[in-house]
Amino acid sequence: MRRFTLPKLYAITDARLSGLAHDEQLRRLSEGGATLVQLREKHAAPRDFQRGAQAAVSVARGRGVTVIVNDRADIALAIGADGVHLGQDDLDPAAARRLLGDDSVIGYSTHSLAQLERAALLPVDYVAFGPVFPTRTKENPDPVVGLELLKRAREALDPSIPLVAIGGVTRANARAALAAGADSVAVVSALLSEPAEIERRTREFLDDLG
Ligand code: 3NM
Repeated sequence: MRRFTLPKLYAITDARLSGLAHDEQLRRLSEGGATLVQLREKHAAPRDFQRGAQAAVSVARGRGVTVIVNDRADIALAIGADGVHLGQDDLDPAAARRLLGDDSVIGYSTHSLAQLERAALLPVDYVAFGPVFPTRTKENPDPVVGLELLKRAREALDPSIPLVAIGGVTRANARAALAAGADSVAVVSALLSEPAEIERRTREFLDDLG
C-alpha cells in the first residue's frame, strides 16, 4: 500500500444521469480541473463497461487524471486503472489487494461506524463514509449518516487514512463536510446532472473547496 493523498474533489461518473460515455464525462470533468475520477457503472454489461472504462483510461493518461474503477477489481486490473473502489458486497479488500498489488489504490465504502472501524483493519488506501446527505443517485442507499456521525467517523479513523464524504454532496454543503473532517467529497449528480454544465460546475466546486 502506498501513502495516497486524495484531492478534495472526488468526481464519479454516471452514464445514465449525464447521457455521456465514461470517457467523455472524464474529459469534461478534467477540463473543469478534476484530477481524480471514479468510473461507476451499475447498468451496463461487464464487457461494455470494460470497453468504456478502457477508453476513459486512455483519455486520463494524456491528462494526468487518476482513474478508480468502481466495484470491479478485475476490470481495474485488465485496463490498467490506478485502482478500485469496493463496496461492502464486492470482492473483499484483502483479496483485491492480492490481485492488484501494493501500488494500486483501493478504496472502500462504509455506511456506519462499525463498518468504518472494521475498514481501518483492512489493506485500503482510503475509506468512504455515507450517505452523508440524502441522495437520489444510489439505488437503495443506506440510512443518511449526517455531519455529526461524519465527525465521529473522522475521530474514530486512523488520521493517516483519508476519509471521503459521499452522498448528496452539493456546492452548498461540501465545505461543511470538509469542516466535519472529510479529506475529500465524492460527487455525482451535482456535477453531472446537466451535461453541458459539467466543466463549469467542476470548476465552481473546486473554487469553493479552495
Ligand atoms: N455511494 P450523489 S451515496 C455512489 O453512501 C454513492 O456509499 C453512496 O451520488 C454511499 O452525489 C452515493 O448524486 C451516491 O448524491 C452519490
